[in-house]
Amino acid sequence: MSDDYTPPKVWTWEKGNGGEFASINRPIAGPTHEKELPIGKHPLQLYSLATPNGQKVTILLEELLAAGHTGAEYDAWLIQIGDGDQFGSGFVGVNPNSKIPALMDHSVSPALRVFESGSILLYLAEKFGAFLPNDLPARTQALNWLFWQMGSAPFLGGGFGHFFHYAPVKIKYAIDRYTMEVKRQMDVLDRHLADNRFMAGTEYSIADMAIFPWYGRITQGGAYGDAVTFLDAKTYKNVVRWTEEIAARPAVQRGLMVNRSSGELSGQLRERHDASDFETMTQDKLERLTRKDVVDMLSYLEQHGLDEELYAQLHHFSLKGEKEKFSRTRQYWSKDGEIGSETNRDFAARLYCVVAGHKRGEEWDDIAAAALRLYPLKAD
Ligand SMILES: N[C@@H](CCC(=O)N[C@@H](CS)C(=O)NCC(=O)O)C(=O)O
Repeated sequence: MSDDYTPPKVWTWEKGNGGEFASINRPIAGPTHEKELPIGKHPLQLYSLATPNGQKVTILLEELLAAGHTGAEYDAWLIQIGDGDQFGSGFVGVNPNSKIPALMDHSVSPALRVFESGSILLYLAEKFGAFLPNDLPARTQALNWLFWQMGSAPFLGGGFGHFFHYAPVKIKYAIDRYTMEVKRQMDVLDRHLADNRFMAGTEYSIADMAIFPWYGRITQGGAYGDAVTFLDAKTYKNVVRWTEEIAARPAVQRGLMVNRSSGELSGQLRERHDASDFETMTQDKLERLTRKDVVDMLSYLEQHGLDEELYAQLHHFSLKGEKEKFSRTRQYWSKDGEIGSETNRDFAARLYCVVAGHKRGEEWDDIAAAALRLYPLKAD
């Protein structure tokens, strides 16, 4: 890709420009495929992903629940924007703009669609009468900052983040332009927070929840590679102080985990349907084989050896458990989905050494030993 570009008279779409989001960006709206959205048991149905725009909403929902607003119980469904889920017909029906977050409120008739994260925050704050001050001057302060965030963040994400971190070429002009603007925005926040505990003054509000996942995350080093260093973000002391206070809130910590599909497995709650999911359904727990699973697999192996049926069974178990490890092992030892040159028995042995060996620690020693007795090959 060259820096010297003379725009043609009429632009045409060149698919696959090498950029990070080339596969999902397109110059036309509307659905690309038919796909209904799932609907869970709660009145509020959120379709989202844990990007900063998605996190704003899950933070507010968790804060509402923590404050005792039981009507804010929600189902959060994962929309994988990298896979194009936002272009499914059901999602486009909720948000014609094909971007997360999108919300359906089934507690009203007809059910109401709410899209644009700022609109969702305002809708929920008004619906529950929370996190938006009541008196007009303070409410206006909160809304000033909420709308500030909605207008400013595209410069941070789409401008700075894109050209500094994601773009396939580093263009000094673009990086300078957006770095300058983002540093100015950080300074705007820093000066305001020098005299105010929260964005709207003394009251924690939806303005804080909107700004925190974007600008707070920058000071924590959680965005765009080493942007924290490049922007010298720790020098915005008041933003750092405000970020730390908000980050310490348990509801915020929960909100950051919902619909998250990257990073630490224990920090990923890809779908949320109940408050107890934070304890039982995080990805580390879902991907962990239970002791019983392994014992079952071993006894099955002992009885049957490895055949097609067992292979399917293994696959089934692995989906419940060591999904990633299994598929890596499978890719390594199989060709075109078939078990390759290794005998079935060797394949099983190696798989089991990997699975059993992964579960180190006393609790698993006897199982690992049983696996090795049964299939005495050692994993690489
Ligand atoms: N102004 C929108 C922006 C939403 C947005 O940009 N969402 C991104 C993720 S942070 C998205 O869904 N991108 C998918 C796409 O562009 O196809 C809002 O605040 O809700």
